[in-house]
Amino acid sequence: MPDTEALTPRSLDSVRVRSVFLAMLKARQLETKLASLYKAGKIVGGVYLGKGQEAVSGALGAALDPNRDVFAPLIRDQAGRTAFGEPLIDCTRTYLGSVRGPMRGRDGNIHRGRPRERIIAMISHLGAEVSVVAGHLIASRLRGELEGRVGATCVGDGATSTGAFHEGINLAAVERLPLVILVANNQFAYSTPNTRQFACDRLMDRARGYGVEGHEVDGTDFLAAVEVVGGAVDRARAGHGPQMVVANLLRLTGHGEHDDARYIPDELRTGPLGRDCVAVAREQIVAAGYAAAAELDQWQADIEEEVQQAIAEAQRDPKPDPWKERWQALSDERGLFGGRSEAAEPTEPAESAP
Ligand SMILES: Cc1ncc(C[n+]2csc(CCOP(=O)(O)OP(=O)(O)O)c2C)c(N)n1
Ligand SMILES: [Mg+2]
Repeated sequence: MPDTEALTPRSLDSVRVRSVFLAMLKARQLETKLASLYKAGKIVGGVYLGKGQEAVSGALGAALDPNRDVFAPLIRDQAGRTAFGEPLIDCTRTYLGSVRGPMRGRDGNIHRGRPRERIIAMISHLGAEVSVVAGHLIASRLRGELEGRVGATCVGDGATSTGAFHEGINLAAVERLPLVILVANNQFAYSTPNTRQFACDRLMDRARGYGVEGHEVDGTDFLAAVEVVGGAVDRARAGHGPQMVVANLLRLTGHGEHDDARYIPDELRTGPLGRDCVAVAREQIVAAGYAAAAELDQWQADIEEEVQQAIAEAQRDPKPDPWKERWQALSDERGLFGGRSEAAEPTEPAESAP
């Protein structure tokens, strides 16, 4: 069963490298602002961030083709969402409860999606999306539309211990589906460390048990992440069946912003896994000549402006009125709920609702 070595080394495409980093910067800036809004009491419900996981997430979103692939991002995948093409305003509108958001202001944080644009709204962070994407790929096969298409999702280390994960990956392996599962091994499932989650030596050993190709990468090493994740997507597309990528890293924040993560020991934080992939990426990009430092500074300034606008616009938007609007987030009277419509016309149509 091939490990990472099976991926042929290649020189990385400059457009890809730059697009991944751009998405990482956008995600980091957006999430920094969301954390401030949360602390200021401006967000109802929890805020869940992907700080420290942007390299692999962004690498996956950028490796997928938004015109044909299917992506089911989870709570730490703002970078992947952005790289795949989700506009930043989908995030701010969701967290700030705007009726113009993809979930019409009915979901307070992370379950947003754009089904018609193949961004699947998350059911659970704990592995359910593996089965959902596998099912989507089987449906594509039955419709004769699978050729050249890849489906991908991200999970955490903890999710790999759930029944949902097992069933999904096993089905994908048996059906030899073009499914890429990115496991962001941030060493903890909430506060439960890896030592209490699995007994195999390395998490990647699980891939072998399912009969799928596994790849391991240092998730703090930006260029390695772009190469290994991109290579896994290529292999899935080329017919090598499901691919599982285990990215070793640390989340550089709490499980959610309500969590101070004091259970993460200092030696982990100050060790190699505690490196900030955004800082590593910047250094690698400048050193390898993918972009000059001054250009990246300009990107940062532009992004700060873009994020500020996305927040201001979502704050100006109307909030949902349950007495006047349809209650379904992702459907209408012709839609997912089979013709049932119990409420009046919406006063403010959601811009991106299907
Ligand atoms: C079936 C189920 N059990 C528990 C939870 C609560 N929960 C949400 S995320 C999480 C930890 C997930 O850990 P991991 O898969 O490692 O992802 P990470 O949060 O580290 O990214 C838990 C216990 C849940 N949402 N669903
Ligand atoms: Mg985890």
